[in-house]
Amino acid sequence: MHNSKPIYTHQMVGDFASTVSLHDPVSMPNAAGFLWNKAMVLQMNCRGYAVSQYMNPEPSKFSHGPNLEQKTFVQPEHSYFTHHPGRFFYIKDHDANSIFSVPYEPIRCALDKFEFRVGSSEITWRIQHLDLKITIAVSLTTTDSVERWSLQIENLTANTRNISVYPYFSIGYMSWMNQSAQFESELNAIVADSVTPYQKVEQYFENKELKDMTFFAANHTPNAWHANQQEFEGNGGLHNPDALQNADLGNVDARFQTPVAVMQFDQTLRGAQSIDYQFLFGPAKDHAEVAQLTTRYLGNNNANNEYSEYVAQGQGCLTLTSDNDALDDFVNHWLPRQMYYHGDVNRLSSDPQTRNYIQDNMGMCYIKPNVARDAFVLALSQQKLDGSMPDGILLHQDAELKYINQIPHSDHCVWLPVCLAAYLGETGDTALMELGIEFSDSNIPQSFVAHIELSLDWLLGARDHRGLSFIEQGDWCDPMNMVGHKGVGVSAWLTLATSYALGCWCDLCDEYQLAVSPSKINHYREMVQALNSAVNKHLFVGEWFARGITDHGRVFGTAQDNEGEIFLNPQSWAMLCGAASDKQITTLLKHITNKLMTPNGVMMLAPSYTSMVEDIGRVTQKHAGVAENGSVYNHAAIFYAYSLYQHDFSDLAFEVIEKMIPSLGECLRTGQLPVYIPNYYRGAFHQYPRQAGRSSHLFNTGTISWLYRCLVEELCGLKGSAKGLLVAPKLPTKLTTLKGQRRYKGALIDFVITKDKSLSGLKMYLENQLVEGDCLSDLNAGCRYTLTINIPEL
Ligand code: CEZ
Repeated sequence: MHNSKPIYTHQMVGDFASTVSLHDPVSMPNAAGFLWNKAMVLQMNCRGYAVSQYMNPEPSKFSHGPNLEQKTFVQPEHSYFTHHPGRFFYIKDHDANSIFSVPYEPIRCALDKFEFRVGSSEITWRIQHLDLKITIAVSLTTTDSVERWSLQIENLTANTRNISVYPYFSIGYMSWMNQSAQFESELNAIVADSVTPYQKVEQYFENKELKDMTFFAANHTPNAWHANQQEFEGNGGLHNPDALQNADLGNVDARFQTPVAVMQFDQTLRGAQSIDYQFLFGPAKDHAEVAQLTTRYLGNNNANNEYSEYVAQGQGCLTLTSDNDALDDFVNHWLPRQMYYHGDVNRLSSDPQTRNYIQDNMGMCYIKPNVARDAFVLALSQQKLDGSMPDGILLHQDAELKYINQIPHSDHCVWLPVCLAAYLGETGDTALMELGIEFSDSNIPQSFVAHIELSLDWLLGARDHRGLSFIEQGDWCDPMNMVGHKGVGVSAWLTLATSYALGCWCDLCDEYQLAVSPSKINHYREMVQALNSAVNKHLFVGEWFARGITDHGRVFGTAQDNEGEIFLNPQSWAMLCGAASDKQITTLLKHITNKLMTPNGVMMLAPSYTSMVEDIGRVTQKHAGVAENGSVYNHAAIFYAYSLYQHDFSDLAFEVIEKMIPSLGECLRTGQLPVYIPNYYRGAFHQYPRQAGRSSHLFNTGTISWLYRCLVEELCGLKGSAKGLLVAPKLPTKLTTLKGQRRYKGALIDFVITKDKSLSGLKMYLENQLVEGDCLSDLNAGCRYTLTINIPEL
């Protein structure tokens, strides 16, 4: 077996980075890390399988599976299989007459030592086998869609070793019209060429600029090469390819055959000698681009620093120093990294869903507020004059609304009023409110404020005779598509979210004295009451809030339902918008704890549906416990945590957050490393306990920005406001003290929060001076402060 070390460990790398290592490729086969830049995303699993997409200008692949693949958005629970695209190295030890492969696939032989190490800007493997020390590393560049690989092999013995090294990089099935590959000696690269298949004449011209080539270049000249996947494998299979049985690969091209990139490097290593290889792998439009990229990156030892500096830009505004290293490591390194990824590449989509785009950019308020500002303005510039917001935001002129963005959803106007507080709190940039912005259907600009009012008025207009919000073919829950597809069905969640959005906006207008008529604010405040009353009248059933009413008038998400009897979101948002009274909160918290809370976190509904419910829709067809059908859907869970903090249920909120953050102890259950928050963990805890808690391994999730907001503004209680930095920590009982640093408007605050039994209220000292009240209003950019916060022990 591989080794007796703990399954995984983590190491600090300087102040702002750490690495997490897995010491066994078998116990967590899907464990992976990801790297990105604005042009591409690479998810590498510990065994060498790769999921890689790049913008061409739409999301595309340059390394494919062995047959035609459906183009779709990035899916959760990605499954790997023998011929799944991968990045492998076969090593033939001629003296020992044996062949093995690293990092593990496809030969899967038990290696003497194995370490899969995920870092912020690099993923590496450190392997030992047959007294060879093998180090593999992959990283990206700051702008180009190309993978930079290095391989080092060191002879750990004093004897001379004769080995052959065969990098095997999957290219896969490229096109049903034309695909081929061969070695180009002037580029020292295997170049696979193809034609993106099409049938309409106009597509010929549209496709002319596409990168239809995939290349694999090296810094050493290979002794031989092989570009024909099937002939390389032959009868032996990937576990024991025919081509490796020969002295050399035979320089075999592919002619309308599935390509692969395999090179052969015969190497004699004297005792203790080592050899370094570098490889580039990626798409290209033509040979000139391949030459350009190989010149730019092969042998460029500065590329690593450039890329790590790029990723390091994603530092958040909070660092924690608690007695929980794993929590600190995640909050200080991996969480802001994942948040930066969302705001930097918008989930590698040219038409991100509007709700995702706005929430992901709420996260950028804590990293690069200007990016958030530009995103909010772009989103409003695609609003219609009637106030409606599109289902997706087009990020370039040729972009089109695709997949789910072609389905009308009713909630997109909610998110800016709800997320704006984070931006204004972090920047105080009220000038934005006066910025003139055009519309998608009018080039007469109106102010940011006016755009927000139009979106709120649109929400208020999209309600039925009971004052409840129409759900159309879905609200926050994308696949809840048949509740209101006849134009009658309503959503409890959206009605409550509309109420919360109105409340947030009114509070912002008051707090920042925005140029809004008092009568408008009064009207919105009245609508908040009206919406909350309407939900309580028609949708508080039994002891919790129902999920909605169908086109045929059936109230669902109640104790009358055998499946989907309680949904989490209506409860959370009823607490957020004030629709839930303290008495109601007591009962719904009881039911959430009893019916939805599990050791793996809080499920978004229960029991999961096990068959189609035609007046609810597609969500009920998803497998029980998967995604929206009753998983621990972290986006819904973080809404719950945030709502709990608004009512000072700090212990419950921290429990939800702790269960969300992947941890050391739970890795065998989740199957993932603590380097990102997945969009869900399997739910249906009482129906399918064996699979419960497994990670979806999908790192695209709206959870991140809300989790960060909870940690900064609630747990640490260091919230930006019009008056300055409001201080109101909400530590859970289990934390007696919490230290850290908070960056705020250019000031750096070293804070210590300590509980004090003798106190009945907050007491704080800035530079050892007692501060009256709970707000720090004279913090100067560029200055560093020491803040001592004493809070009552509740
Ligand atoms: O997409 C997410 C959306 O990106 O689903 C969330 C929604 O709030 C996010 O904006 C909840 O529905 O279409 C489907 O069935 C998919 O399940 C999508 O709904 C889902 C993708 O899996 C990404 O997670």
